[in-house]
Amino acid sequence: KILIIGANGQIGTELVTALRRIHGAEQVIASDINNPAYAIRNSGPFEFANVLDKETLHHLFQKHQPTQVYLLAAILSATGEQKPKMAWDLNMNGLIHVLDLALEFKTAKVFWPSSIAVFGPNSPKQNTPQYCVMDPNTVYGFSKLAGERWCEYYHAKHGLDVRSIRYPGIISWKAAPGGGTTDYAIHIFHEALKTGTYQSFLSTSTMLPMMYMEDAIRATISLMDAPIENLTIRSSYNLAGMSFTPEQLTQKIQQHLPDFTISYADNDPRQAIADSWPQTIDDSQARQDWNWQPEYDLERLTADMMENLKNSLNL
Ligand code: VAH
Repeated sequence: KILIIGANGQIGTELVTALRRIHGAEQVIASDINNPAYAIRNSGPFEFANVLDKETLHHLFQKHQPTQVYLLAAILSATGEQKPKMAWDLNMNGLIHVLDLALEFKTAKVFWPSSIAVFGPNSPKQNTPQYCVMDPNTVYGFSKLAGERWCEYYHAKHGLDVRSIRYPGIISWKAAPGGGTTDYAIHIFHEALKTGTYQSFLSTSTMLPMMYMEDAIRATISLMDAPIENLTIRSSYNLAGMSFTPEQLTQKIQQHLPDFTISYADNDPRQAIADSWPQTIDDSQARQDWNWQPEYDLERLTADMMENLKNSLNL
């Protein structure tokens, strides 16, 4: 059985769908603190769980004896700056509960997402390497950095097979994103189709590492399926599909909607978060260890987003 904690999130809903397609719906238990998201409703077993309630989690591990656990519950960067203590508590203690329960119930593999948010203002901005100065200045960022240290520790001290990816911004259309800084690149598509214009909270030249959801899901499953002897990173693998700015994204959208216009808000708090992050990522270790290779560039991402959103918004 595979247990997915935080199944209702932007990544969770799509991981549930992908893993159910591979393993069969009954083998994949979705869990979250709220009712099942529309994208996974009635598509297989669901359990309520609050990642901070170790008792409930213990019961889920006892009942389902999962061989794999994916912990996707987290508070992201922008929301984390509004609720710093809650973000630290959920992101940190949620992970430690799951690492402990995975040991107790001998879970074969655990997946936990990190983020390029673990890098900070003094990290190299271009081609940011797997190892370098990391001084994240968001609670989300340093909770993910600390989480990476815990994952590496549980692997080294207890032999737990926990695997992790430093996701860049992830673009998708199925589930609404929640509280991220990179989410402008999702909102822009909705607004382009609904109103023909979008006010970006990031400035025109803000370049960020990004990835299409299809690539992110494929990378996650590819890492989890990789032979254990191939893995050289037990903190978290750098990963990225592409990098772009709001200006570059706008130009691609205008190839589909010539009349689309963008405007820019200034002094949004998310600008400082974006400015603290890398612009491009070196993910050569993932390419070397488990044959990572992106399949979506900005051209293909834009076409796929436009096509799918138009249908799902009935436009
Ligand atoms: C966020 N989407 O914006 C997340 C991600 C690298 C960005 O961690 O917080």
